[in-house]
Amino acid sequence: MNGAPTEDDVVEAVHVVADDIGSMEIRGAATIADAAARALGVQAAESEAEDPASFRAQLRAAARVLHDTRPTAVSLPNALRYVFRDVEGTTVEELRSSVRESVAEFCDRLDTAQNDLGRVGANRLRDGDTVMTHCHSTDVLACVETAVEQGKSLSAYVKETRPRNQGHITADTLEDLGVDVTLIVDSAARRYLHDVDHVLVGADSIAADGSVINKIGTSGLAVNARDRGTPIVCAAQTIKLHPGTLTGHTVDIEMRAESEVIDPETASEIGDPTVLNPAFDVTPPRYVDAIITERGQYPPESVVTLMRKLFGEGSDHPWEA
Ligand code: RUB
Repeated sequence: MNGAPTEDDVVEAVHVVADDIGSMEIRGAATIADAAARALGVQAAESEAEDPASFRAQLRAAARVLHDTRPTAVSLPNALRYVFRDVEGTTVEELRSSVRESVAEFCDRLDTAQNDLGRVGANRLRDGDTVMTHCHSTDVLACVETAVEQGKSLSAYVKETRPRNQGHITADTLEDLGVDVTLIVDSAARRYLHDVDHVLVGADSIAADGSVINKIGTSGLAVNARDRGTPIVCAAQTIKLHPGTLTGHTVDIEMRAESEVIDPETASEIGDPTVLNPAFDVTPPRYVDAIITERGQYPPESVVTLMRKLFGEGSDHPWEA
C-alpha cells in the first residue's frame, strides 16, 4: 500500500458497526466495547494489506472510525487499547492471528468480568428486596440475575429513561428473570424511593475522583436517593475506569439530536424552542455508596487506587500513532 490508509482500507463491516454504535442500534458501554473489539477482529481478518506496516496502518484507521462514534463510554477506547496492546508479528499472517487472539481474549474477559461483578453485586441484595433502576445496564442486570439465581425474590421500580426509553429493555429483561417490575416515568422516582432498598445504576465512565458518568438523570436520582437515605450503588466493570482522568482530562458528555426529544412538527407548534439533549451526566462521588467491580466493591473515592494499578498513570492512543 502506498501512503496513509484511506476509508476504503477500512472494511465495510467496521463501518457498519460504527454506524450501529452511532445510531445506538448497539448501545450500552459493555456492549459497545465488545462490538468494537470484534470489529477490529473483522478488520484484521478481511484486510488485504500486503505488508505489516500497511496492516497496522489499516488497523489504526479502523480503530479511529470506531473511536469517533460516541465520546462518553471509555469502555470503547479501553477495548481498542486492549486489542492494540498485544498485537505482535513480523508478517501479515502473524499480525492477523495475534489480533484474532487478542480480540477473543478481550471478549472472554469481558464476559468473565461481568459474571464476577454480578456475584459481588448480588451479595448486597437480600431476598424480598426492591431495587430501582435507571436506563439499561448489563452490569446492573448481572447483579440482579445472580441474586435471582441464588433464589432471592426481587421487585423493581424501573425508570423509563427519556428520551430513548432504555428502561423498557430493562423492564423486559427483569420480567424474563422473574422480577416483579413496576415501570415509572423518570420524574416519579423520588415519589417511590421510600419503597426502595437499593438504587442500582451502571456507568459509561468512572473518573479518577470516583465520579460516575452515566445516563442523563443519574445524578438527580443519586441526590434524591441520598436525601431519602436509600443506598445507591454503581455496577461497573473495570473497563469503565477512565485512565485519562488520572492526568486531568475530563469526560466528554455526548450531546445527541434534538429529534430524540421532540419531533420537528411538535417543536414548531410550541414556537421552536432551543432543545438540549445531553446523553449523560456526572454524579459526584459523595452521592454514591459503592462502586461494584469484578474485583470487588470500592468506595468511589478509593477507585483511583484500582485505576492506577490497572492503567498506570494515564492512557495512550495507539490508533493515532
Ligand atoms: C447506556 C447507559 C448505561 C451504561 C452501562 O447509555 O448509560 O447505564 O452504558 O451499561 P446509552 P452496561 O443507552 O446511551 O448507550 O452496564 O451495559 O455497560
